[in-house]
Amino acid sequence: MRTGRIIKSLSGVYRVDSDGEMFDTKPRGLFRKKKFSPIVGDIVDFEIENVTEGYIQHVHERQNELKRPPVSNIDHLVIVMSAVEPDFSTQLVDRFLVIAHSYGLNPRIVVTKKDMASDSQIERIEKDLDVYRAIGYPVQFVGKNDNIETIFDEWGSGLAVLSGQSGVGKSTLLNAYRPDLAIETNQISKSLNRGKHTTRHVELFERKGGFVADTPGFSALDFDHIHKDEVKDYFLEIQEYGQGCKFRNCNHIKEPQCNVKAQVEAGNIAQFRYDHYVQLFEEIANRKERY
Ligand SMILES: Nc1nc2c(ncn2[C@@H]2O[C@H](COP(=O)(O)OP(=O)(O)OP(=O)(O)O)[C@@H](O)[C@H]2O)c(=O)[nH]1
Ligand SMILES: [Zn+2]
Repeated sequence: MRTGRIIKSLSGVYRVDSDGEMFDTKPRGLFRKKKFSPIVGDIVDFEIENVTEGYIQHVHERQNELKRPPVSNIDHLVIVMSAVEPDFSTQLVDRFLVIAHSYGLNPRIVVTKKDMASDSQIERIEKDLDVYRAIGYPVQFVGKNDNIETIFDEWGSGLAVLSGQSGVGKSTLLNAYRPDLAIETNQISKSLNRGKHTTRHVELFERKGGFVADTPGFSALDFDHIHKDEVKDYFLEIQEYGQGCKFRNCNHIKEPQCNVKAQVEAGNIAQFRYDHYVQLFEEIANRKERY
């Protein structure tokens, strides 16, 4: 029996990387009976059938898991945002952070296209990024001419998954790091070729110390699995200052003696972070439950 990691899945065949050796594996029949499917990212034990094929016997327990697209055991969720085209948005960063924390993922922020931004745009973005640095998120701000190797190496070992809107430069980052992959970038021809609803599959690529993957489709931010009372826990500094509120279940909206509101006043919590929290809280509180 060998152990490896599923790096790709295509029509019921799972490619497993086991110490750099590749095997095309199929799950044993017992998985089908249990309605359980292995997904990309899974660590599996498999029986070798011949030099390149095998049968999956066991899937190790997942540390975490994204449903759309399905990928498991993510060590770093890399939130990719561009400085311009599309414009940097703290609102979007905050929404990605909430999603990351709701799945128990460890997020970091990479801002691209620094070379395309003006000095005043860079200055404004840096000011916002300082807010995230102060909360404790690792932040990188990069452009076309920066050394991509070092950007990837700073992420540490394990599986790093790229997420972010279309056009922010995820494929460009991957290509700069692994030119051999030649992943299509977001040129006009690509949007013509690829319908909006075409599904792309996640694939793990080797990088120094681990793997990296793009997440097609993850740009659609879905909060359905989050209850309104959880939202405050996913804004880390709000969660922390919330310990000082008079009411233990304070949602920091209209409650009296709220330490979070006091800290916003005092400038210890960024106004935009609080505003985004309230916005998301109300959005989720007002959504119509579908079940
Ligand atoms: N000047 C400059 N252009 C960049 C940079 N990063 C990406 N681009 C350009 O921005 C466009 C979009 O980049 P992609 O890498 O395709 O973006 P993506 O995030 O992979 O987009 P999707 O595949 O649609 O999710 C391409 O034309 C890139 O050449 C950068 O740092 N500097
Ligand atoms: Zn409060």
